[in-house]
Amino acid sequence: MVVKVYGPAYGSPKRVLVCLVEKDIEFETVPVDLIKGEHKSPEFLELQPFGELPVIQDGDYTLYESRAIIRYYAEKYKSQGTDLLGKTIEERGLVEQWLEVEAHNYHPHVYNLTIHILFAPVLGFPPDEKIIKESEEKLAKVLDIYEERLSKSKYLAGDFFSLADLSHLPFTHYLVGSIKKEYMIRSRKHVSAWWDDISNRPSWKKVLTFGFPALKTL
Ligand SMILES: N[C@@H](CCC(=O)N[C@@H](CS)C(=O)NCC(=O)O)C(=O)O
Repeated sequence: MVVKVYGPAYGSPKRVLVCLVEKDIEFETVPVDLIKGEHKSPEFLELQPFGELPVIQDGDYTLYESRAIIRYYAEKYKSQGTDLLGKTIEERGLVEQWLEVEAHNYHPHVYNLTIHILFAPVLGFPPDEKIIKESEEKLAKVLDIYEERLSKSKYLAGDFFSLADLSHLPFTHYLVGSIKKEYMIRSRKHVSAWWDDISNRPSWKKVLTFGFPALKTL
């Protein structure tokens, strides 16, 4: 059964795509245009009642929330492709801890920068400079904690690449690229080495070659 991934052009769906590539899982994509508001159509709301991307359909199984989807596939195909969950229950605990950190401490600030720097001009609202400044300051503090952590282990959960690292790929790609805040990564030696390592994985390079730009700048 080929997995269907809705909305491949955007950051959160790319979190799912890179996981499927790491796990050697076949998939096809279904375009959903956020700019045209297709994610609020009645048909899409049947699949995802909150009107957000991504959603996957795997046979008659439907799942949304990108981090729930990556956990599902990492567990379902634990011994296929890259093991993304760690070998022991303690490693798994650390993977879960850093996945939560990504979702709750890291992502909200990068997401604000994405919305106010990349999407505001396209969606036609003025970027909120106060939110941009505050998000950058808060993200800097989070990255200082990452710097400390990554001075002790190669990856976030330990010396193995995991879902915790993978989950950072799409929005950090925006941060160093079109958001133009690469200095935030490069000014921290260990974060910078970590970013070079994870963003050069063949899986992520492959996702970037799929050519699903949401906007010209992405
Ligand atoms: N927690 C959700 C958030 C997904 C999310 O923010 N998706 C964005 C695209 S990257 C979206 O659908 N935005 C449209 C909207 O919120 O109206 C997940 O990780 O799946």
